[in-house]
Amino acid sequence: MRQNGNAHILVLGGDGFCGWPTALFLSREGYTVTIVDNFSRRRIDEELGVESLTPIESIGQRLQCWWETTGLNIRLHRLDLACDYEPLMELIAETQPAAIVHFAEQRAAPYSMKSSRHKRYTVSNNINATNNLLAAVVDAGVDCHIVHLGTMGVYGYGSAGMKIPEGYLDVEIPMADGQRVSQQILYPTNPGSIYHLTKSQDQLLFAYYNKNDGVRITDLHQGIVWGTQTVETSLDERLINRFDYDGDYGTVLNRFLMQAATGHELTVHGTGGQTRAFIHISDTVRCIQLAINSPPVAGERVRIMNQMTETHRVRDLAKMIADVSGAKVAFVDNPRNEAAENDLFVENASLCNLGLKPTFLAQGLLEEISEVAGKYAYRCNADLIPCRSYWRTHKVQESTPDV
Ligand code: NAD
Ligand code: USQ
Repeated sequence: MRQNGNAHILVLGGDGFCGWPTALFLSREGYTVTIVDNFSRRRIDEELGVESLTPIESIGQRLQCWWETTGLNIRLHRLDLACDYEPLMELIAETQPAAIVHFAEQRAAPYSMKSSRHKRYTVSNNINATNNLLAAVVDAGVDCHIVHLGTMGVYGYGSAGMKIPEGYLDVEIPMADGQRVSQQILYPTNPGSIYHLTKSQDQLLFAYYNKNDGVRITDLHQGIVWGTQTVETSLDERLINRFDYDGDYGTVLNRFLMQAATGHELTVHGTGGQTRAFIHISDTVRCIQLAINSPPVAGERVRIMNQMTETHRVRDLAKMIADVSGAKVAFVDNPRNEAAENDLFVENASLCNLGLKPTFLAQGLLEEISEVAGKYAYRCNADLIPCRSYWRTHKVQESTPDV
């Protein structure tokens, strides 16, 4: 064990794409780790009739393999954060964690827009999960640090060339006496889906519990995560991370990598003029550790850090991957209601100042195509590749102009 031997970390959503490699990384770094998950993500795979491109093991097999490979034990609690309040509160009181990493939300924008049922599920799951966690920390009387995975999407992807700050915006407010005062406010949210809307609401919950109860919180506004494996998930095939490629859960860069590996056209939505922020999965897990090791002090407001390392325009990504793989690019109708073209400039000094050494796209790109997407290309069901979740009905599209 390394230096973190006694610190207990709860990883909520620790069976998921970001949570699993984070749990392994923290375990190897010497923390005592408990995964909390209700396995809703695995049930959603069944609902959608899809499987991870990589063959992921059951959580029992994963944890057994981790023990056999490293001699390290990760504990597991099956619990629904949105419903099982008392068990959650008791778990926090019993384990007295130094930090709780909160990944446990429904995270796919297209899934959240599929139907009214999916909208309602996403709102009720995500907001209740976050509120229950905050209330339980207060109830349990434990002064722990909550590290939440938020999203760059709450900012609305930039405006007019300005650099998006880390959570707070400096404004000047006119007073009744004609003077002007400077103040920092939460950057106004502009969510682009019901999923992103829940992350905007999370921010208000954090601000309130921080103000009222002094809960110490770091909210990491993360960009789109790409890649699959980390050092730890590569130790044994039974530890492999999930790789979502379908039209609901697959994110753009991993989808393009998979499409290149399977001989599918790269599905660029609209003109591909959308610019987004990205981060590699290895940097995600490292950022979580950096955040855990640098907790806010008592009385500090919610700390917000932009967890991204680079920005790319979707059509440039497609061209880059087409150039190295020979794949064809297809410009398809955009199923989403989003700006066709946007610039994006993001401040990300906080995590870099804490020690993040970014993994840039060019470094890992070819290995990713050949080693992961290529190896498991035979598991891909091409029928599941198109995005079939539409943001607006035909009727609304006719009557509401784009803004
Ligand atoms: P994921 O769906 O793979 O993992 C989420 C995990 O949380 C799953 O294992 C799921 O079963 C669990 N979960 C969901 N609701 C729960 C509940 N009510 N109780 C207990 N467990 C529950 O998602 P991910 O890609 O690992 O994302 C993790 C977090 O990071 C999300 O909050 C997401 O918004 C954020 N994020 C992800 C990305 C990305 O590109 N994947 C980018 C930015 C932010
Ligand atoms: N896109 C394509 N082709 C595709 C898939 C997507 O052109 O085949 C486009 C989309 O229209 C969109 C962009 O690529 O303009 C990004 O889409 P995405 O599915 O990769 O990302 P998004 O829906 O924003 O959501 C993902 C994660 C979410 C996280 C978010 C970070 O699923 O959990 O919060 O990235 S961010 O985008 O920075 O808000």
